[in-house]
Amino acid sequence: MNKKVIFYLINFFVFFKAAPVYAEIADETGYNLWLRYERVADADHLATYSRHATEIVLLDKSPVFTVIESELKMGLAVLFGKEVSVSESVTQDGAILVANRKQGAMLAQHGVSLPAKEQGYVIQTIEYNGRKITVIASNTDIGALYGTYGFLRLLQTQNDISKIAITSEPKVNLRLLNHWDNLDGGIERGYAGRTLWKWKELPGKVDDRLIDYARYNASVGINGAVLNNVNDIRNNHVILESEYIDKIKAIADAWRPYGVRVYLNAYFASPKLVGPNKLETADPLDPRVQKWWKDKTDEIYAKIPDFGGYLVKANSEGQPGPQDYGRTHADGANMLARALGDRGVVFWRAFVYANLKDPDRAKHAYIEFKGLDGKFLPNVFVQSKNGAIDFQPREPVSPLFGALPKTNVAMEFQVTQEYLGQGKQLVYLAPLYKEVLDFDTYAYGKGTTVGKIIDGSASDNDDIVFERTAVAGVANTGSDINWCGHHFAQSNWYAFGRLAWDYSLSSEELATEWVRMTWSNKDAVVQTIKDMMMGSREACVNYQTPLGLYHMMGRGHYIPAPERNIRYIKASKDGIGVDRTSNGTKYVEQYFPNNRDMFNNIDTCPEVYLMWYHHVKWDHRLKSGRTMWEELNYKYNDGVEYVSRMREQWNSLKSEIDARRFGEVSAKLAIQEADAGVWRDHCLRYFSAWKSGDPQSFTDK
Ligand code: BDP
Repeated sequence: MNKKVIFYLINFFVFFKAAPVYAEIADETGYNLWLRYERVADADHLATYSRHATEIVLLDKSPVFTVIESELKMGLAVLFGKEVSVSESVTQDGAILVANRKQGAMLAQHGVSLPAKEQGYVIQTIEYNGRKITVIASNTDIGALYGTYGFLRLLQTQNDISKIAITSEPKVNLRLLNHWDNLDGGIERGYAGRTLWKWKELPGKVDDRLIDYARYNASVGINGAVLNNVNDIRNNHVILESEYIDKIKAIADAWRPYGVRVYLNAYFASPKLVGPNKLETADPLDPRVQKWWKDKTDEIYAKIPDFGGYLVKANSEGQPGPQDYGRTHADGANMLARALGDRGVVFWRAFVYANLKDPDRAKHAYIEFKGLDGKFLPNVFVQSKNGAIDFQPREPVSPLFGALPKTNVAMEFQVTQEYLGQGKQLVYLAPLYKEVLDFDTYAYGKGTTVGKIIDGSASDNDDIVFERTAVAGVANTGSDINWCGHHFAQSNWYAFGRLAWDYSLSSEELATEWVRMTWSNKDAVVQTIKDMMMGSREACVNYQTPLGLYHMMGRGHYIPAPERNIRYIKASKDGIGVDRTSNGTKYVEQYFPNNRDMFNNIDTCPEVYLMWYHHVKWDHRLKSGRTMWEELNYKYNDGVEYVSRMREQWNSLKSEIDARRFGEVSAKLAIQEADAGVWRDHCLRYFSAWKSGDPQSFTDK
């Protein structure tokens, strides 16, 4: 955010908002996301906060410290309704002192120990030259910035700040957004407008929103972004043209003070398409190709010294890749990894499901990658989607997690709601992320959760270290004024970032934080909104694809079309679901024995995955006592009723929320309720036709 904007905001909030508000709540666009810094309404809180945040003292200078200063100044001014001054040194109780490792010795004397990880931070109340102050400190400047946001979050969520002792460290080192932004400005699976990268204006002008984007990411700990869509096959190579590298440099320069590094999708056939030294091949074992990538990569680093590296989608959905030349994924990834050297990393996507004889698509990634374990260079990640098929409302965790002990495995989540209601529906995704991260793979015995695979802590391989850990989320941002299309989609960006930092946080804690910062600090409002959010993902599963169903969406992945996806459903007169047991496709055998056996047996298979693993008879009895058919009806109805309830809950908040955002959410909830009903009716009619033995009788009306 530039100085002018900060000045304006401070004035706006201090002088305008400080006036007593008798009239309606002022409208908001949602632009400020969770950094609204709303004035503390409770008088007691305000008094205590003001006493414990009296002045700002920064013990170093750098571009990052400049951001820290402006964030603290703005945040405190707006929260308190008055400016807090910046001092050279501590002059009073209540000072906020920000420091990095240069002050390590001084901090140690005052009982502050810096966390081991570079980006970690401490926030601590200490006695300092006879004053009681709060220290925000880290080894690095970026860590101090993360600590600053952590401190401001305490105020925003009305925590006690009179005696703080917090140490926070990231569990995962690389926390990235993957943008599916096309060079023509469109966003694949984007539901919030067009791309934020204004290629035509760059490098001459860097849009303010680009800087705000980095600021919001930093506030939740996201430290990298892949700029371009893995699927922009028409234009992906163009981004490697020298002209674009200058534009990307401008972005990287703007993001550096926020600790957000730039990464690019590397289109595998680029050497054949990008001048001036085009080749007739992209064979990774051809020395000319290797040199091409090395030269290109050097060109990038000459301009962007902290360039993060490449994300690659190769030999996937028709895209070129090393297999076109009879080479393996490892050959392709390692060629790029060598070009990067120790400067950057390769994220090689595991989203492959072609060229195999096995008809079960869910098995393909494992089959292709399992045999390559140990063949990837240390700066390569295999990046797997959380599930084996695609980003479904619910699907079992991909068996690749835990199956590649000698490989760095990165998690790829979707933040954008491709299959979960897109820009129209309120679906809070933290419970989905948590379900995946908490899943026990049994890879190294009981307790080997996906989280521990991703953060490297479960591994007995010394090469898998914190520096080589990563989580990616396919972004949901765009040019809409509220960034995410749906106001509640903001919570998914927020929760993704916070969980990438520390997946032990609970969905509920994160919802509480987000609601307090985004909507209101009134307990009753917080409770109501949190209630709406917490069950929203389960509701979406229920009204779309309950009990292990998946991929029943039509083109565009929003409307129901089970009739076009019968291969994923396998409905018949006797039952419904795919037999992936050891008598069926044998997909279960890709899991470690405990999970294999659990999924393989219809009595122990969790019912939420039932039809994923089993062809279930219509009259099969479930734990509820209902038959399969009855349970399906029950779940579909339950899902729709949840949405009706959310509408009522939201309506009850009318007087508590600004009219603009209230109305925008209301309108979307109405769509969600109607569309959930469409899903229920369509799917139940379709299944009923199968059950009656006459699928032809189904009509799409
Ligand atoms: C599919 C999406 C498609 C992506 C693809 C991928 O529908 O838009 O390009 O995944 O992840 O789910 O590459």
